[in-house]
Amino acid sequence: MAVDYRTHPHRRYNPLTEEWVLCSPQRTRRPWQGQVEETPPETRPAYDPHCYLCPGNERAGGVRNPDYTSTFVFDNDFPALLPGSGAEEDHGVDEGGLMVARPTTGRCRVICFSPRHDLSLPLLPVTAIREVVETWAHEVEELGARPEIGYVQIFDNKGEMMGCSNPHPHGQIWATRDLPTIPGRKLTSQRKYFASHGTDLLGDYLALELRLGERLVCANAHWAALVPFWAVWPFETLLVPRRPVGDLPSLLPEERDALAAIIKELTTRYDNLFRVSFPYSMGWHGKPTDGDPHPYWRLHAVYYPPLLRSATVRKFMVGYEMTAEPQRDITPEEAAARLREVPARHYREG
Ligand code: H2U
Repeated sequence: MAVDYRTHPHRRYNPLTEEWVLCSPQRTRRPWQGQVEETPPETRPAYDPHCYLCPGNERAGGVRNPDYTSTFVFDNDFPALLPGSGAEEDHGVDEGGLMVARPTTGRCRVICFSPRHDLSLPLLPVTAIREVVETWAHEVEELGARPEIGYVQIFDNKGEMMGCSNPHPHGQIWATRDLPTIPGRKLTSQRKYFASHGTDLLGDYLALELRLGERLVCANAHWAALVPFWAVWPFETLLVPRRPVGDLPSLLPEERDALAAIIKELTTRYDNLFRVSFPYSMGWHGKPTDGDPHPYWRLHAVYYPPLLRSATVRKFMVGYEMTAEPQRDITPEEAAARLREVPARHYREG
C-alpha cells in the first residue's frame, strides 16, 4: 500500500547535511483553528539615544559610531574569535582522540543594516536592502581574501526570541580560519554529489522544485525561495540563485538587485503570516575562502524561524529533537502554501 506523505508519519532526508527529519503530518489533520494572536504593534523610534548601534551613539565598548547614513560595519566589541597572536601555532590537545582541542583564530564583525532603529529588513526600501547585499558581498570579498581566513559566515538573529541582543536591525559576520561544522558537511555532500553526477546538488534540487512547484514560496528572474523538502523548522526556507554561483562576491549587479527584491518579499511574507515582526535566524552559505574554486558549491541562504501557530506559539527543539532527531508536524508543502497565500505587500505598508 502506497503511503500518503500528506497524512502518514515518515522521515525525510537532507542531502546537504546528510541528516534525517521525522515528519508527523497526522498530528495537524485537524483543521487550522489555532488563534492567530495579535501582538501589539512594535512602535520604536527612528533613532534611540540609548541604542548602542544608532548613528552617533557610544557603543558598549566605549567607541562612538559615526553618523552613518547607509549600512555600517564595525569589529565586534565582544568577539567570539581573536586574530592570530602566534599562540595558534600550538598543536593543541589530543588524548587518543578522546579529548581533542585545537587553537583557532578569526574576526567578528557587526553590520547595522541602516541608520533607522525602527525598520527591520522587510520594512526597508529595496534600495536599502540592496546596500545590505553589497555590504555582505564586500565583507566576504575583503575578509575572504586574507590568507588567515578560510570561511566567512554571515548570519542574522532577528527578534528577541532568537536571542537578538538589540532591536536595531543588524546582523553579524564571523570569519574563521577553520571551516565550521555545518558548512563542512555541506562541502562534503556537494563535492560527493558533483563527483557522482557531474552536476551541482543544489542546481539539480532547484530544477526539481521549480518543476514541482509545491514548495515554492516566491521567485524572480534570478532567485527562488522555497520551503525545502527536508525543512526542520515549521516555516524554514532556502534561498537559491538560479545561476550556479559559489559566493556573494560573484553575484552580478542584476542578481544583487533581484536578491534585494526577493529578500523584501520573503521577509514580508514572513511578517504577514502572523502579522508580527517574524523572528528567525538566517545565514549565508557561500564556498569556503581557502583559495580552492569549489566548483560544486552553490551559494544559498537558510532561514530558520521558530514560530509555529501564532506570534506567540513557537516550535521548541527539545525532547525528541535533542535526543533522537528533529521532528515537525506541518508538512513543508503546507508551510509553503501558507507563505504563498499571504500578501506580498507588508501589512504595515498596506
Ligand atoms: P546579536 O544581537 O545577534 O547578539 O548581535 C549583536 C552583536 O553586537 C553582539 O555580538 C555586539 C555584540 O557583541 N555588540 C558590540 O560589538 N558592541 C556594542 O556596543 C553592542 C553589541
